Amino acid sequence: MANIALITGITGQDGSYLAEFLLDKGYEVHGCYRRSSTNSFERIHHLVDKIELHCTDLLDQASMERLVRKVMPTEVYNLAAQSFVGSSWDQPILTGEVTGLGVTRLLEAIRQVDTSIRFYQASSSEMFGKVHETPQRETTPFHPRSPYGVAKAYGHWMTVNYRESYDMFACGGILFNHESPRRGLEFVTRKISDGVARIKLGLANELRLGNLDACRDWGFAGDYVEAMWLMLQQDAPIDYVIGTGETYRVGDFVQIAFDRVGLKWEDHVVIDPKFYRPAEVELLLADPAKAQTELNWKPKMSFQKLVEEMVDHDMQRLAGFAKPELKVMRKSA
Ligand code: NDP
Ligand code: GDR
Repeated sequence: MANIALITGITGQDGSYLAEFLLDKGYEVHGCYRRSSTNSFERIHHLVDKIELHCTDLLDQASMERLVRKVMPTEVYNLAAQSFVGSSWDQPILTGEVTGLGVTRLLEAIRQVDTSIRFYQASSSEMFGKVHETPQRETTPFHPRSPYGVAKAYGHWMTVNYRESYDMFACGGILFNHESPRRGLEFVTRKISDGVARIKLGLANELRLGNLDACRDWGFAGDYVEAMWLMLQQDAPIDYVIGTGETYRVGDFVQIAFDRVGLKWEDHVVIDPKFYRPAEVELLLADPAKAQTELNWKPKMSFQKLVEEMVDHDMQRLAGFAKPELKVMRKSA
């Protein structure tokens, strides 16, 4: 039987890497995008003639069910979400509707159509929030600290509930932060790599950030989509923690990024209280032992390389906009 994947959130960072990964595995790939007045295909423009795109929204139950019935996928990956933690305080209800209830809409659509469809839910380390155990593993209790984290916890438990209620193959991948040159510009890693490149190229003088002491377990998104797929290839549906097992401060990311272009971060970073959060997640550190043993999954890219690749990418992307005198300097350098 042909493998047919349906990916919600295909226009996002992970959606684009997952689509590439599944196409390489010979899957027929379908993706959902939501209607907007400008197109959001920047991350998948190189794939559009290899995949099939469908216009639906996680807010619209009937369209989700119609889509599942039309595509009849063997696997569904639910990556769509209002995924920016910062915005979830400004839009808590929308975040609940999309990131939380959206999961139930999709699970319900699958249940109506065919309960043998395998389902992956993009759960998050944000569910651990105010952590009660370090490192965090599958059994660590949740204590989410943002409307986003609360919505993800709801979506995660609905996934578990549909598995237990209807015997569906439904898994929650509890993924720690993963980044790439395709990361949205509002997330701190990409904000830093973009900001560093702008300063180096003479397009900006400063980079305004919030809490430099928050610690995250950061990996490369391209490595993490393999773990999503592996979860759906197992004999039984099980939830896994996916991360590197290393944690770094936001300040460490800043330091490596500025070092990469030969600048001192202290000369350019301004701490702006505007970027502090009403409730912070101070420390995330994964214990990925279960995924390593049972899925045989390991991250490949180191933290240092990840930071450097993101900075190099933004330097290249923005080089054409550099101030003329800096362009000359770069050519002769
Ligand atoms: P992105 O923000 O890059 O992508 C989110 C996707 O969801 C986009 O395609 C977006 O569409 C889509 N979307 C948003 N709202 C709706 C809606 N109402 N209906 C349909 N689609 C919608 O996130 P990532 O790729 O980084 O993350 C993928 C998933 O994994 C998310 O659920 C995220 O919460 C979760 N996650 C991410 C982690 C990370 O570190 N990256 C860690 C743990 C979990 P559009 O392009 O139109 O905005
Ligand atoms: P996070 O990612 O909230 O962990 O959620 P983000 O990159 O937004 O923040 C990480 C940490 O950096 C601190 N920080 C700043 N953050 C942003 N965005 N902008 C700043 O200027 C800034 N200064 C400091 C934050 O306070 C925070 O501690 C990501 C998302 O991908 C979620 O969808 C996903 O579920 C989790 O990772 C795991």
